[in-house]
Amino acid sequence: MLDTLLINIGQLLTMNHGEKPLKGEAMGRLPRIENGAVGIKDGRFAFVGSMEEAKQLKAEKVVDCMGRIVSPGLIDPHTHVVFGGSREHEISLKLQGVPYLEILKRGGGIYSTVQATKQLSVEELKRKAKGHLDRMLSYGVTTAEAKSGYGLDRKTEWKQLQVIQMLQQEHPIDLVPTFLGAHALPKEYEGNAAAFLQSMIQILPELKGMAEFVDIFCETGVFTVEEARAYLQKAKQFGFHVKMHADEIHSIGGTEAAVELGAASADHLCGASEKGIEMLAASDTIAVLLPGTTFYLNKDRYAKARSLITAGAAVALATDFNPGSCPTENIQLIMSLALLKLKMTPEEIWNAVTVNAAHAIHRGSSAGQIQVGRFADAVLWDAHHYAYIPYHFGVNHAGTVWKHGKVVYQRGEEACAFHT
Ligand code: IZC
Ligand code: ZN
Repeated sequence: MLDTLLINIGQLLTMNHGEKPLKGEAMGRLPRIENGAVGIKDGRFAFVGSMEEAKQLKAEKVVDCMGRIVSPGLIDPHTHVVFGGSREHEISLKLQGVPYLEILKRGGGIYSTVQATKQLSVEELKRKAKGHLDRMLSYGVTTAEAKSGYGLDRKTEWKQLQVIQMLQQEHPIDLVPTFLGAHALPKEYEGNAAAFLQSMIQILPELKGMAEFVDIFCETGVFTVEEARAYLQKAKQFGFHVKMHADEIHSIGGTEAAVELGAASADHLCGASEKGIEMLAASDTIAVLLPGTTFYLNKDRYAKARSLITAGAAVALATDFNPGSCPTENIQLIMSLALLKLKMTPEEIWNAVTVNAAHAIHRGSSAGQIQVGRFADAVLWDAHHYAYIPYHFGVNHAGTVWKHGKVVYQRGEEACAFHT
């Protein structure tokens, strides 16, 4: 007897691609079952197949999906979800055309969020992050990366990682913690980035078990490629996996450095060079693209998703949810921007928010696919066709979200815009 059986699934996106990231052309394939069914038992998928095969199955609860689509729970592999305050007070500067990095230089931006984060207790910070995670969950995200980086000192970075650790226990979204102590250079270290990075390296041994990845904001006026390389090499020596904010605003060779370091992912990549793209294609590093940030920064230069895919790289998508350059938890909006601005196909987009996103945070063998034996993380969508989600933009199409077999989000009937 199954716990739950989903029947009459119009398109069941199993995403059963095997255990490896999808590179290049392989991203165009979307493994699915038309008119499918899914059985759940003890929190895991226990049956995945056609309606024909599901005929004899019995379950405590049967959900008639009425021809709608079911996908794996989505994965958001780049978020800054734990922070104090917000930055709407910087909107007027933004409208005057003051660039993101200039606001930072003037002591705003990340510094403003660092101040606000320092002022909150663990409990307050946790309550706020929970609100953001609840919203992410409502958009269909069941696994997400979460970065620190709004402390820039031992105490506050630790506080953020503590919040992530507590939410790992308490929140339905599986969180993958990343230490981003190297997010900006504190004013008191001006002209002495090496000393600041050394202070972050000194706390790394204490962070074992608290963070899986170490990340750095490698950007003009923040940390140089040389600094990033030396810092991440140290992080690797301490046994961490690494990631890099690379070539977001300026083309400075971050992509090449990330690949050389064997980073799990190189993120942003708007200014990735041709050589960087070739290197990514020949590597296991996932290209995590964040078109919501390019949009919100009002920039024209989006990451070259088509060149990356043609070259043979593995592309993933993420929100980059943060209070400055991308204040939205809505991964479905990111899927629409990927369609419109990155010219990715719907098939590539679905692979980029499931299988490849899982690989970007080393969850490729546990999340991102509907497969017997895996945890039952799934979404029932208010749509008949998978292309409908990126197409109908800016709103939420998630109907029901299951995490480990339990319903963790259900859209209210009054909000249902689904018509057969
Ligand atoms: O708070 O501005 N780009 N880090 C690098 C961010 C954006 C987050 C922020
Ligand atoms: Zn980021």
